[in-house]
Amino acid sequence: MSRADLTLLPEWQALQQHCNHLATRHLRELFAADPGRGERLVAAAVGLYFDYSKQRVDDEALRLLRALAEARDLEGRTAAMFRGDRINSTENRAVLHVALRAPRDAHILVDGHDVVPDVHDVLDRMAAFADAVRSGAWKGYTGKPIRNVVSIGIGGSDLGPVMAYEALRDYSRRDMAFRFVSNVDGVDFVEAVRDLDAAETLFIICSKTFTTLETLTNAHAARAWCVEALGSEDAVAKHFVAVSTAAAEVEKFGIDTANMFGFWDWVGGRYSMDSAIGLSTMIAVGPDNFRDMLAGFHAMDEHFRSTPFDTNLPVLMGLIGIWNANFLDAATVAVLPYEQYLKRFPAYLQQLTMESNGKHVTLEGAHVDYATGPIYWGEPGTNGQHSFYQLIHQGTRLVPCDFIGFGQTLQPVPAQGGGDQHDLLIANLIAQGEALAFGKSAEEVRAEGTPEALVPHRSFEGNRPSTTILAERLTPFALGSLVALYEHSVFVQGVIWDIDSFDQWGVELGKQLARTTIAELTATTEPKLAHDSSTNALIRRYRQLRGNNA
Ligand code: G6Q
Repeated sequence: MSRADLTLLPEWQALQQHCNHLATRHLRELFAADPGRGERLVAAAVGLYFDYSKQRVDDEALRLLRALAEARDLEGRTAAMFRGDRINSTENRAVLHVALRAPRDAHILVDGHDVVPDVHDVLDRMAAFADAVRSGAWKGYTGKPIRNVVSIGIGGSDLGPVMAYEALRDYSRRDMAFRFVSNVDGVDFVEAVRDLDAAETLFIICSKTFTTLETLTNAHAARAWCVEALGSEDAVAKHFVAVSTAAAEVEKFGIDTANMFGFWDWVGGRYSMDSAIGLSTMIAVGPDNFRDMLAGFHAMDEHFRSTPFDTNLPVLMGLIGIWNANFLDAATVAVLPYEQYLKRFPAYLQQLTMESNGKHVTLEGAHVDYATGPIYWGEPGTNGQHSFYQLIHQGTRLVPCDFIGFGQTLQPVPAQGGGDQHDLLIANLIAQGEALAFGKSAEEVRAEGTPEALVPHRSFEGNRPSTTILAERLTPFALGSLVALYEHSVFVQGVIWDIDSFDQWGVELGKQLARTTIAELTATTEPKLAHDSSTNALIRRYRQLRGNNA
Protein backbone atom coordinates (compact mmCIF):
# COMPACT_ATOMS: atom_id res chain seq x y z
CA MET A 1 0.00 0.00 0.00
CA SER A 2 1.33 3.42 -0.90
CA ARG A 3 1.93 5.72 2.03
CA ALA A 4 -0.57 8.11 0.44
CA ASP A 5 -3.43 5.88 1.50
CA LEU A 6 -3.60 7.21 5.03
CA THR A 7 -7.38 7.21 5.22
CA LEU A 8 -7.54 3.59 4.05
CA LEU A 9 -5.39 2.34 6.90
CA PRO A 10 -7.35 0.16 9.32
CA GLU A 11 -5.96 2.28 12.19
CA TRP A 12 -7.35 5.44 10.59
CA GLN A 13 -10.73 3.88 9.97
CA ALA A 14 -10.87 2.55 13.50
CA LEU A 15 -10.12 6.06 14.74
CA GLN A 16 -12.93 7.44 12.60
CA GLN A 17 -15.37 4.92 14.01
CA HIS A 18 -14.21 5.49 17.53
CA CYS A 19 -14.52 9.24 17.08
CA ASN A 20 -18.15 8.85 15.98
CA HIS A 21 -18.81 6.96 19.17
CA LEU A 22 -16.81 9.29 21.44
CA ALA A 23 -18.38 12.40 19.90
CA THR A 24 -21.50 11.71 21.94
CA ARG A 25 -19.58 11.91 25.22
CA HIS A 26 -18.96 15.24 26.89
CA LEU A 27 -15.74 15.92 28.78
CA ARG A 28 -17.98 16.22 31.85
CA GLU A 29 -18.94 12.56 31.43
CA LEU A 30 -15.39 11.44 30.74
CA PHE A 31 -14.20 13.09 33.95
CA ALA A 32 -17.17 11.81 35.96
CA ALA A 33 -16.59 8.25 34.76
CA ASP A 34 -12.90 8.36 35.68
CA PRO A 35 -12.18 10.42 38.79
CA GLY A 36 -8.44 9.94 38.34
CA ARG A 37 -8.46 11.19 34.75
CA GLY A 38 -6.82 14.52 35.59
CA GLU A 39 -3.83 12.73 37.08
CA ARG A 40 -3.78 9.83 34.66
CA LEU A 41 -3.86 11.60 31.31
CA VAL A 42 -0.75 13.60 32.04
CA ALA A 43 2.92 13.12 31.27
CA ALA A 44 5.99 14.86 32.56
CA ALA A 45 9.47 15.12 31.11
CA VAL A 46 12.39 17.53 30.89
CA GLY A 47 10.78 19.80 33.47
CA LEU A 48 7.49 20.09 31.57
CA TYR A 49 4.19 18.88 33.01
CA PHE A 50 1.83 18.05 30.17
CA ASP A 51 -1.85 17.69 31.05
CA TYR A 52 -3.92 16.40 28.14
CA SER A 53 -6.82 15.16 30.26
CA LYS A 54 -9.02 17.99 28.96
CA GLN A 55 -8.57 16.78 25.39
CA ARG A 56 -11.54 14.86 24.00
CA VAL A 57 -9.71 11.55 23.98
CA ASP A 58 -10.09 8.34 25.93
CA ASP A 59 -7.79 5.36 26.37
CA GLU A 60 -9.04 3.73 23.18
CA ALA A 61 -8.50 6.87 21.11
CA LEU A 62 -4.98 7.15 22.50
CA ARG A 63 -4.29 3.48 21.80
CA LEU A 64 -5.52 3.83 18.22
CA LEU A 65 -3.49 7.01 17.69
CA ARG A 66 -0.36 5.21 18.87
CA ALA A 67 -1.22 2.33 16.52
CA LEU A 68 -1.52 4.84 13.70
CA ALA A 69 1.91 6.21 14.56
CA GLU A 70 3.28 2.68 14.42
CA ALA A 71 1.59 2.03 11.10
CA ARG A 72 3.28 5.16 9.75
CA ASP A 73 6.63 3.95 11.13
CA LEU A 74 7.12 6.98 13.36
CA GLU A 75 9.94 5.22 15.16
CA GLY A 76 11.77 4.46 11.92
CA ARG A 77 11.28 7.96 10.57
CA THR A 78 12.51 9.50 13.82
CA ALA A 79 15.60 7.32 13.69
CA ALA A 80 16.13 8.39 10.07
CA MET A 81 16.01 12.06 11.06
CA PHE A 82 18.46 11.63 13.94
CA ARG A 83 20.71 9.53 11.70
CA GLY A 84 21.03 12.30 9.14
CA ASP A 85 19.12 10.62 6.30
CA ARG A 86 17.93 13.03 3.62
CA ILE A 87 14.36 13.09 4.86
CA ASN A 88 13.73 16.51 3.33
CA SER A 89 13.26 14.76 0.03
CA THR A 90 12.08 17.66 -2.16
CA GLU A 91 15.29 19.51 -1.35
CA ASN A 92 17.35 16.35 -0.99
CA ARG A 93 18.65 17.42 2.42
CA ALA A 94 19.22 15.94 5.83
CA VAL A 95 17.23 17.50 8.67
CA LEU A 96 19.54 17.82 11.60
CA HIS A 97 18.56 20.68 13.86
CA VAL A 98 19.08 18.10 16.62
CA ALA A 99 22.80 18.22 15.80
CA LEU A 100 22.86 21.93 16.72
CA ARG A 101 22.35 21.01 20.36
CA ALA A 102 24.19 17.70 20.47
CA PRO A 103 26.88 17.55 23.15
CA ARG A 104 30.53 17.76 22.15
CA ASP A 105 31.11 14.02 22.45
CA ALA A 106 28.20 13.06 20.18
CA HIS A 107 28.73 11.86 16.60
CA ILE A 108 26.26 12.63 13.85
CA LEU A 109 27.27 11.85 10.30
CA VAL A 110 26.13 13.60 7.15
CA ASP A 111 27.49 11.78 4.11
CA GLY A 112 30.13 10.20 6.32
CA HIS A 113 31.23 13.51 7.84
CA ASP A 114 30.77 14.07 11.59
CA VAL A 115 29.02 17.44 11.90
CA VAL A 116 29.20 17.72 15.69
CA PRO A 117 32.75 19.18 15.80
CA ASP A 118 31.67 21.75 13.16
CA VAL A 119 28.71 22.75 15.30
CA HIS A 120 30.92 23.22 18.36
CA ASP A 121 33.54 25.15 16.41
CA VAL A 122 30.89 27.67 15.43
CA LEU A 123 29.46 27.75 18.96
CA ASP A 124 32.93 28.42 20.34
CA ARG A 125 33.53 31.21 17.83
CA MET A 126 30.13 32.69 18.65
CA ALA A 127 30.93 32.54 22.35
CA ALA A 128 34.28 34.25 21.89
CA PHE A 129 32.66 36.95 19.81
CA ALA A 130 29.71 37.37 22.19
CA ASP A 131 32.11 37.68 25.12
CA ALA A 132 34.18 40.26 23.24
CA VAL A 133 31.10 42.34 22.47
CA ARG A 134 29.67 42.00 25.98
CA SER A 135 32.95 42.88 27.68
CA GLY A 136 33.61 45.86 25.43
CA ALA A 137 36.78 44.26 24.03
CA TRP A 138 35.23 44.40 20.56
CA LYS A 139 35.41 48.06 19.61
CA GLY A 140 33.52 49.93 16.95
CA TYR A 141 35.30 51.91 14.24
CA THR A 142 35.76 54.96 16.44
CA GLY A 143 36.97 52.89 19.40
CA LYS A 144 33.70 52.87 21.33
CA PRO A 145 32.32 49.60 22.73
CA ILE A 146 29.12 48.14 21.26
CA ARG A 147 25.95 49.00 23.14
CA ASN A 148 23.36 48.26 20.45
CA VAL A 149 22.83 45.09 18.47
CA VAL A 150 20.54 45.15 15.45
CA SER A 151 19.76 41.76 13.96
CA ILE A 152 18.56 41.92 10.36
CA GLY A 153 16.83 38.86 8.90
CA ILE A 154 13.36 37.59 8.06
CA GLY A 155 11.25 34.48 8.59
CA GLY A 156 13.35 31.72 10.06
CA SER A 157 16.27 34.14 10.31
CA ASP A 158 14.26 36.51 12.50
CA LEU A 159 11.31 34.99 14.34
CA GLY A 160 13.41 32.66 16.50
CA PRO A 161 15.91 35.32 17.59
CA VAL A 162 13.13 37.82 18.35
CA MET A 163 11.12 35.27 20.29
CA ALA A 164 14.16 34.05 22.24
CA TYR A 165 15.31 37.58 23.05
CA GLU A 166 11.88 38.52 24.34
CA ALA A 167 11.53 35.24 26.23
CA LEU A 168 14.93 35.57 27.89
CA ARG A 169 14.94 39.32 28.36
CA ASP A 170 15.29 38.89 32.11
CA TYR A 171 18.62 37.14 31.51
CA SER A 172 19.80 39.73 29.01
CA ARG A 173 22.23 42.62 29.26
CA ARG A 174 19.94 45.46 30.28
CA ASP A 175 22.56 48.07 29.47
CA MET A 176 22.51 47.08 25.81
CA ALA A 177 19.75 47.57 23.24
CA PHE A 178 18.65 44.69 21.02
CA ARG A 179 16.56 45.45 17.97
CA PHE A 180 15.29 43.29 15.13
CA VAL A 181 14.60 44.41 11.58
CA SER A 182 12.77 42.10 9.20
CA ASN A 183 10.22 43.89 7.05
CA VAL A 184 11.22 45.38 3.72
CA ASP A 185 8.99 48.29 4.78
CA GLY A 186 11.61 50.96 5.43
CA VAL A 187 9.69 51.95 8.55
CA ASP A 188 11.04 48.86 10.29
CA PHE A 189 14.66 49.84 9.73
CA VAL A 190 14.21 53.56 10.37
CA GLU A 191 12.38 53.03 13.65
CA ALA A 192 14.96 50.47 14.79
CA VAL A 193 17.95 52.79 14.38
CA ARG A 194 16.47 56.26 14.88
CA ASP A 195 17.83 56.73 18.39
CA LEU A 196 21.03 54.69 18.00
CA ASP A 197 24.60 55.96 17.76
CA ALA A 198 26.18 54.19 14.78
CA ALA A 199 29.54 54.22 16.55
CA GLU A 200 28.10 51.88 19.20
CA THR A 201 25.94 49.72 16.92
CA LEU A 202 26.62 46.24 15.62
CA PHE A 203 24.54 44.82 12.76
CA ILE A 204 24.14 41.07 12.49
CA ILE A 205 22.95 40.17 9.02
CA CYS A 206 21.19 36.82 9.29
CA SER A 207 20.40 35.05 6.07
CA LYS A 208 20.92 31.42 5.26
CA THR A 209 21.07 32.12 1.52
CA PHE A 210 22.21 35.75 1.71
CA THR A 211 20.01 36.44 -1.30
CA THR A 212 16.71 37.26 0.43
CA LEU A 213 15.34 40.52 -0.92
CA GLU A 214 14.13 41.96 2.38
CA THR A 215 17.27 41.15 4.31
CA LEU A 216 19.69 42.35 1.66
CA THR A 217 17.67 45.54 1.15
CA ASN A 218 17.74 46.27 4.87
CA ALA A 219 21.40 45.27 5.11
CA HIS A 220 22.28 47.76 2.36
CA ALA A 221 20.23 50.45 4.13
CA ALA A 222 22.08 49.67 7.36
CA ARG A 223 25.41 49.80 5.65
CA ALA A 224 24.64 53.17 4.04
CA TRP A 225 23.41 54.51 7.41
CA CYS A 226 26.55 53.31 9.17
CA VAL A 227 29.00 54.53 6.52
CA GLU A 228 27.32 57.92 6.37
CA ALA A 229 27.35 58.32 10.14
CA LEU A 230 30.92 57.15 10.61
CA GLY A 231 32.33 58.68 7.45
CA SER A 232 34.16 55.67 6.05
CA GLU A 233 33.62 52.36 4.27
CA ASP A 234 36.21 50.92 6.63
CA ALA A 235 33.65 51.12 9.43
CA VAL A 236 31.78 48.14 7.92
CA ALA A 237 34.37 45.66 9.18
CA LYS A 238 33.78 46.70 12.79
CA HIS A 239 30.01 47.09 12.65
CA PHE A 240 28.80 44.21 10.49
CA VAL A 241 28.90 40.49 10.97
CA ALA A 242 27.04 37.88 8.95
CA VAL A 243 25.33 34.63 9.79
CA SER A 244 24.92 32.53 6.69
CA THR A 245 25.62 29.32 4.83
CA ALA A 246 26.70 31.31 1.74
CA ALA A 247 30.26 32.62 2.18
CA ALA A 248 30.54 33.85 -1.43
CA GLU A 249 27.40 35.98 -1.11
CA VAL A 250 28.59 37.38 2.22
CA GLU A 251 31.85 38.42 0.62
CA LYS A 252 30.00 39.96 -2.30
CA PHE A 253 28.10 42.12 0.17
CA GLY A 254 31.39 43.30 1.63
CA ILE A 255 31.54 41.52 4.97
CA ASP A 256 34.86 39.86 5.68
CA THR A 257 34.22 36.12 6.02
CA ALA A 258 36.37 36.27 9.16
CA ASN A 259 33.30 37.98 10.62
CA MET A 260 30.91 35.34 9.38
CA PHE A 261 29.33 32.61 11.46
CA GLY A 262 28.25 29.63 9.43
CA PHE A 263 25.62 26.98 9.54
CA TRP A 264 24.63 24.26 7.14
CA ASP A 265 22.03 23.30 4.58
CA TRP A 266 20.73 20.61 6.92
CA VAL A 267 19.36 23.34 9.21
CA GLY A 268 16.00 24.65 8.02
CA GLY A 269 15.38 28.36 8.54
CA ARG A 270 12.56 27.82 11.02
CA TYR A 271 14.68 25.30 12.90
CA SER A 272 17.71 27.57 13.16
CA MET A 273 17.29 29.67 16.32
CA ASP A 274 19.85 27.51 18.11
CA SER A 275 22.40 27.79 15.29
CA ALA A 276 24.51 30.89 14.64
CA ILE A 277 21.21 32.58 13.72
CA GLY A 278 20.91 32.86 17.51
CA LEU A 279 24.02 35.06 17.74
CA SER A 280 21.94 38.02 18.94
CA THR A 281 20.43 35.76 21.62
CA MET A 282 23.89 34.71 22.74
CA ILE A 283 25.14 38.29 22.92
CA ALA A 284 22.02 39.25 24.88
CA VAL A 285 22.06 36.45 27.46
CA GLY A 286 25.68 35.32 27.31
CA PRO A 287 27.20 32.03 26.17
CA ASP A 288 26.40 30.15 29.39
CA ASN A 289 22.70 30.87 29.21
CA PHE A 290 22.73 30.06 25.50
CA ARG A 291 24.28 26.70 26.27
CA ASP A 292 21.63 26.09 28.94
CA MET A 293 19.01 26.71 26.27
CA LEU A 294 20.74 24.21 23.98
CA ALA A 295 20.77 21.72 26.86
CA GLY A 296 16.99 22.13 27.16
CA PHE A 297 16.58 21.44 23.46
CA HIS A 298 18.85 18.43 23.68
CA ALA A 299 17.10 16.97 26.71
CA MET A 300 13.80 17.09 24.80
CA ASP A 301 15.50 15.55 21.74
CA GLU A 302 16.67 12.64 23.85
CA HIS A 303 13.28 12.27 25.50
CA PHE A 304 11.63 12.25 22.07
CA ARG A 305 13.88 9.67 20.53
CA SER A 306 14.00 7.25 23.43
CA THR A 307 10.65 7.37 25.25
CA PRO A 308 7.74 5.01 24.50
CA PHE A 309 4.91 6.71 22.68
CA ASP A 310 2.49 6.68 25.63
CA THR A 311 4.67 8.95 27.76
CA ASN A 312 6.48 10.79 24.99
CA LEU A 313 5.51 14.48 25.10
CA PRO A 314 6.09 15.41 21.44
CA VAL A 315 4.37 12.20 20.32
CA LEU A 316 1.37 12.85 22.56
CA MET A 317 1.16 16.46 21.45
CA GLY A 318 1.49 15.50 17.79
CA LEU A 319 -1.07 12.70 17.96
CA ILE A 320 -3.59 14.79 19.87
CA GLY A 321 -3.14 17.40 17.14
CA ILE A 322 -4.00 14.71 14.56
CA TRP A 323 -7.08 13.73 16.54
CA ASN A 324 -8.27 17.33 16.75
CA ALA A 325 -7.46 18.27 13.15
CA ASN A 326 -8.55 15.11 11.36
CA PHE A 327 -11.24 13.55 13.52
CA LEU A 328 -12.76 16.50 15.39
CA ASP A 329 -12.24 18.72 12.31
CA ALA A 330 -10.64 21.56 14.24
CA ALA A 331 -9.05 23.94 11.76
CA THR A 332 -6.94 25.88 14.25
CA VAL A 333 -4.90 25.67 17.44
CA ALA A 334 -4.69 28.59 19.85
CA VAL A 335 -1.40 28.92 21.72
CA LEU A 336 -1.96 30.85 24.91
CA PRO A 337 1.12 31.50 27.03
CA TYR A 338 0.30 32.93 30.44
CA GLU A 339 3.72 34.49 30.53
CA GLN A 340 4.37 37.95 29.14
CA TYR A 341 7.95 37.08 28.22
CA LEU A 342 6.51 34.55 25.75
CA LYS A 343 4.58 37.21 23.88
CA ARG A 344 6.27 36.36 20.57
CA PHE A 345 5.98 32.60 21.08
CA PRO A 346 2.72 32.25 19.12
CA ALA A 347 4.20 34.18 16.17
CA TYR A 348 7.27 31.96 16.28
CA LEU A 349 5.11 28.84 16.38
CA GLN A 350 3.04 30.05 13.46
CA GLN A 351 6.03 29.75 11.23
CA LEU A 352 7.31 26.55 12.77
CA THR A 353 3.99 24.75 12.43
CA MET A 354 2.39 26.31 9.38
CA GLU A 355 5.45 26.53 7.15
CA SER A 356 6.30 22.96 8.10
CA ASN A 357 2.93 21.29 7.77
CA GLY A 358 0.99 23.60 5.48
CA LYS A 359 1.35 21.13 2.59
CA HIS A 360 -1.20 19.52 0.30
CA VAL A 361 0.80 16.76 -1.34
CA THR A 362 2.48 13.69 0.07
CA LEU A 363 6.17 12.92 -0.20
CA GLU A 364 5.36 11.08 -3.41
CA GLY A 365 3.48 14.08 -4.79
CA ALA A 366 -0.07 12.74 -4.46
CA HIS A 367 -2.79 15.16 -3.41
CA VAL A 368 -3.85 14.45 0.18
CA ASP A 369 -7.49 13.68 0.92
CA TYR A 370 -7.28 14.72 4.58
CA ALA A 371 -6.60 17.94 6.41
CA THR A 372 -2.97 18.75 7.19
CA GLY A 373 -1.45 21.52 9.32
CA PRO A 374 -3.96 23.58 11.27
CA ILE A 375 -3.76 27.36 11.67
CA TYR A 376 -1.77 28.32 14.74
CA TRP A 377 -2.37 31.64 16.42
CA GLY A 378 -2.50 33.13 19.86
CA GLU A 379 -1.68 35.87 22.29
CA PRO A 380 -0.48 35.92 25.85
CA GLY A 381 -3.03 35.47 28.61
CA THR A 382 -4.77 37.19 30.14
CA ASN A 383 -4.98 39.70 27.26
CA GLY A 384 -6.68 37.27 24.89
CA GLN A 385 -9.41 36.61 27.46
CA HIS A 386 -10.70 40.12 26.84
CA SER A 387 -10.92 39.67 23.10
CA PHE A 388 -11.05 36.41 21.16
CA TYR A 389 -11.76 33.95 23.99
CA GLN A 390 -15.43 34.76 23.48
CA LEU A 391 -15.36 32.76 20.25
CA ILE A 392 -13.45 29.92 21.86
CA HIS A 393 -16.02 29.67 24.67
CA GLN A 394 -19.27 30.28 22.80
CA GLY A 395 -18.57 30.38 19.06
CA THR A 396 -19.52 27.69 16.58
CA ARG A 397 -15.96 26.58 15.82
CA LEU A 398 -13.86 24.18 17.78
CA VAL A 399 -10.58 25.79 18.83
CA PRO A 400 -8.26 23.46 20.75
CA CYS A 401 -6.02 25.47 23.07
CA ASP A 402 -2.51 25.04 24.42
CA PHE A 403 -2.20 26.82 27.76
CA ILE A 404 1.38 27.43 28.90
CA GLY A 405 2.32 28.66 32.36
CA PHE A 406 5.06 28.67 34.99
CA GLY A 407 5.03 28.03 38.72
CA GLN A 408 7.32 30.92 39.49
CA THR A 409 7.43 34.34 37.96
CA LEU A 410 10.65 36.13 37.10
CA GLN A 411 9.07 39.41 38.21
CA PRO A 412 7.20 39.07 41.50
CA VAL A 413 4.79 41.93 42.13
CA PRO A 414 2.78 41.78 45.35
CA ALA A 415 -0.94 41.83 44.63
CA GLN A 416 -3.31 43.99 46.58
CA GLY A 417 -5.16 41.73 49.00
CA GLY A 418 -2.40 39.12 49.19
CA GLY A 419 -0.38 36.80 47.03
CA ASP A 420 1.45 37.86 43.93
CA GLN A 421 0.13 39.11 40.61
CA HIS A 422 1.49 35.88 39.24
CA ASP A 423 -1.08 33.93 41.27
CA LEU A 424 -3.81 35.94 39.59
CA LEU A 425 -2.31 35.17 36.21
CA ILE A 426 -2.18 31.43 36.77
CA ALA A 427 -5.61 31.38 38.42
CA ASN A 428 -6.89 32.68 35.09
CA LEU A 429 -5.02 30.04 33.10
CA ILE A 430 -6.43 27.21 35.19
CA ALA A 431 -9.93 28.65 35.29
CA GLN A 432 -10.06 29.07 31.53
CA GLY A 433 -9.17 25.44 30.85
CA GLU A 434 -11.79 24.35 33.38
CA ALA A 435 -14.51 26.58 31.91
CA LEU A 436 -13.74 25.46 28.37
CA ALA A 437 -13.96 21.81 29.31
CA PHE A 438 -16.94 21.83 31.62
CA GLY A 439 -18.90 24.88 30.53
CA LYS A 440 -21.93 26.05 32.45
CA SER A 441 -25.26 24.37 31.89
CA ALA A 442 -28.58 26.19 31.51
CA GLU A 443 -29.62 24.79 34.91
CA GLU A 444 -26.56 26.25 36.56
CA VAL A 445 -27.20 29.60 34.90
CA ARG A 446 -30.85 29.55 35.96
CA ALA A 447 -29.87 28.66 39.50
CA GLU A 448 -27.91 31.91 39.62
CA GLY A 449 -31.21 33.75 39.15
CA THR A 450 -30.59 34.66 35.50
CA PRO A 451 -33.75 35.85 33.69
CA GLU A 452 -34.99 33.13 31.34
CA ALA A 453 -34.41 35.21 28.19
CA LEU A 454 -30.72 35.47 29.02
CA VAL A 455 -30.16 31.83 29.94
CA PRO A 456 -29.13 30.69 26.41
CA HIS A 457 -26.73 33.61 26.14
CA ARG A 458 -25.10 32.96 29.48
CA SER A 459 -24.80 29.17 29.11
CA PHE A 460 -21.58 27.53 28.04
CA GLU A 461 -21.62 24.16 26.28
CA GLY A 462 -18.12 23.30 27.35
CA ASN A 463 -16.48 20.20 25.83
CA ARG A 464 -13.81 22.43 24.32
CA PRO A 465 -10.44 20.73 24.40
CA SER A 466 -7.22 22.09 25.82
CA THR A 467 -3.78 20.97 26.90
CA THR A 468 -2.03 22.64 29.81
CA ILE A 469 1.75 22.77 29.94
CA LEU A 470 3.34 23.85 33.21
CA ALA A 471 6.99 24.32 34.08
CA GLU A 472 8.71 25.62 37.17
CA ARG A 473 10.22 28.78 35.76
CA LEU A 474 11.00 30.34 32.40
CA THR A 475 14.71 29.57 32.21
CA PRO A 476 16.83 29.24 29.06
CA PHE A 477 16.66 25.47 29.59
CA ALA A 478 12.86 25.53 29.85
CA LEU A 479 12.60 27.62 26.69
CA GLY A 480 14.77 25.15 24.78
CA SER A 481 12.71 22.18 25.94
CA LEU A 482 9.44 23.94 25.08
CA VAL A 483 10.56 24.85 21.56
CA ALA A 484 11.89 21.34 20.94
CA LEU A 485 8.57 19.91 22.16
CA TYR A 486 6.75 21.80 19.42
CA GLU A 487 9.44 21.09 16.81
CA HIS A 488 9.13 17.36 17.32
CA SER A 489 5.34 17.40 17.55
CA VAL A 490 5.33 19.06 14.12
CA PHE A 491 7.57 16.26 12.86
CA VAL A 492 5.26 13.60 14.32
CA GLN A 493 2.31 15.11 12.45
CA GLY A 494 4.27 15.39 9.22
CA VAL A 495 5.09 11.68 9.45
CA ILE A 496 1.44 10.76 9.94
CA TRP A 497 0.36 13.02 7.07
CA ASP A 498 3.29 11.79 4.93
CA ILE A 499 4.32 15.29 3.93
CA ASP A 500 7.68 17.02 3.73
CA SER A 501 7.68 19.17 6.88
CA PHE A 502 11.03 20.67 5.95
CA ASP A 503 10.57 22.31 2.57
CA GLN A 504 8.78 25.64 1.92
CA TRP A 505 7.96 26.04 -1.75
CA GLY A 506 5.17 28.47 -0.90
CA VAL A 507 7.74 30.83 0.62
CA GLU A 508 10.02 30.43 -2.38
CA LEU A 509 7.17 31.53 -4.63
CA GLY A 510 6.77 34.77 -2.69
CA LYS A 511 10.51 35.39 -3.02
CA GLN A 512 10.20 35.33 -6.83
CA LEU A 513 6.87 37.02 -7.49
CA ALA A 514 7.69 40.52 -6.30
CA ARG A 515 10.78 40.71 -8.50
CA THR A 516 8.73 41.16 -11.71
CA THR A 517 6.20 43.48 -10.16
CA ILE A 518 8.76 45.89 -8.69
CA ALA A 519 10.00 46.77 -12.19
CA GLU A 520 6.45 47.56 -13.27
CA LEU A 521 5.74 49.70 -10.23
CA THR A 522 8.85 51.80 -10.66
CA ALA A 523 9.19 52.05 -14.48
CA THR A 524 9.46 55.68 -15.56
CA THR A 525 7.23 55.11 -18.58
CA GLU A 526 3.86 53.36 -18.42
CA PRO A 527 4.72 49.64 -18.54
CA LYS A 528 2.92 47.17 -20.77
CA LEU A 529 1.06 44.96 -18.31
CA ALA A 530 0.16 41.37 -19.02
CA HIS A 531 -1.30 40.20 -15.70
CA ASP A 532 -4.96 39.53 -15.00
CA SER A 533 -7.25 42.58 -14.99
CA SER A 534 -7.20 42.95 -11.20
CA THR A 535 -3.41 42.84 -10.94
CA ASN A 536 -3.03 45.24 -13.87
CA ALA A 537 -5.48 47.67 -12.27
CA LEU A 538 -3.75 47.50 -8.89
CA ILE A 539 -0.37 48.22 -10.49
CA ARG A 540 -1.82 51.22 -12.34
CA ARG A 541 -3.57 52.46 -9.19
CA TYR A 542 -0.39 52.20 -7.14
CA ARG A 543 1.57 54.06 -9.83
CA GLN A 544 -1.01 56.86 -9.68
CA LEU A 545 -1.01 56.99 -5.89
CA ARG A 546 2.75 57.00 -5.84
CA GLY A 547 2.79 59.81 -8.38
CA ASN A 548 4.66 57.96 -11.17
CA ASN A 549 2.39 59.31 -13.86
CA ALA A 550 2.14 62.80 -12.50
C1 G6Q B 1 12.21 29.06 6.92
C2 G6Q B 1 12.00 29.64 5.61
C3 G6Q B 1 12.06 31.14 5.53
C4 G6Q B 1 13.48 31.69 5.57
C5 G6Q B 1 13.45 33.15 5.20
C6 G6Q B 1 14.79 33.79 5.23
O1 G6Q B 1 12.21 27.89 7.17
O2 G6Q B 1 12.82 29.04 4.68
O3 G6Q B 1 11.30 31.75 6.54
O4 G6Q B 1 14.04 31.52 6.83
O5 G6Q B 1 12.87 33.27 3.93
O6 G6Q B 1 15.69 33.15 4.37
P1 G6Q B 1 17.23 33.43 4.44
O7 G6Q B 1 17.71 33.03 5.80
O8 G6Q B 1 17.85 32.66 3.35
O9 G6Q B 1 17.39 34.92 4.25
